[in-house]
Amino acid sequence: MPARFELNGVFLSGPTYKVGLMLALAGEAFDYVHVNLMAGEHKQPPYLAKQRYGQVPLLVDRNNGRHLCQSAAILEYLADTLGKFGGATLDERLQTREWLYWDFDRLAPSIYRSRGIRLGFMKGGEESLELCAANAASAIKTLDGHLAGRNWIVGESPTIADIDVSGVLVYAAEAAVDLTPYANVSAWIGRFEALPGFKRPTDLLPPESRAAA
Ligand SMILES: N[C@@H](CCC(=O)N[C@@H](CS)C(=O)NCC(=O)O)C(=O)O
Repeated sequence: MPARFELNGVFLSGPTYKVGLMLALAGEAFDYVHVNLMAGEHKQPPYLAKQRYGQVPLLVDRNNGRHLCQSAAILEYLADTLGKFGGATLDERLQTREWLYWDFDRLAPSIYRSRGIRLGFMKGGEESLELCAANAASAIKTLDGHLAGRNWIVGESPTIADIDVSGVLVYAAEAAVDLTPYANVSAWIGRFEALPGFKRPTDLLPPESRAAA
């Protein structure tokens, strides 16, 4: 029987991973469909009809036919619809949303870019890598300060803020960013990775789709 959710994505894609991670932590099985970016499948009309931005991920909720785009918006949708990881109060939900915006503004660009350049699927030289390293360090310092005396980014239990931010930091090593100087961040990652259902990118998406990525 098909799962409720169908995740369309690419093995190496951080935003695809984030959505899969949310589903795994929420205990929701999902079907995975590889989108052939190399062949430009994401820019063809049949895919664009489902994902207006021509990007991965795309999540289909088969319970209601919704086609959902933008990983942070998808996390919010899943938190709402599954009643998990959304924050306990309105204030927590607002703070959670703040961190999602912060992530895509301050943290994710430098980690993704540095990783992309190092893995060879983005262009950029030494200057770009230096800028990424400085921006990443500044963002991680902010996070480390915020996590002092806290177990989770918002409230008393994990939320989509933790999923979103850790879903980027999981690529820190590939981006040549060393997290060990950030004690609060390192401890929080340890707590996060101990959550039931947690999987690293290499364990989450079907390995056979890696060759195609
Ligand atoms: N803000 C988007 C970013 C998605 C994104 O950058 N996807 C990349 C793969 S990681 C993609 O589809 N690239 C192909 C393209 O933009 O043409 C999200 O969070 O979902």
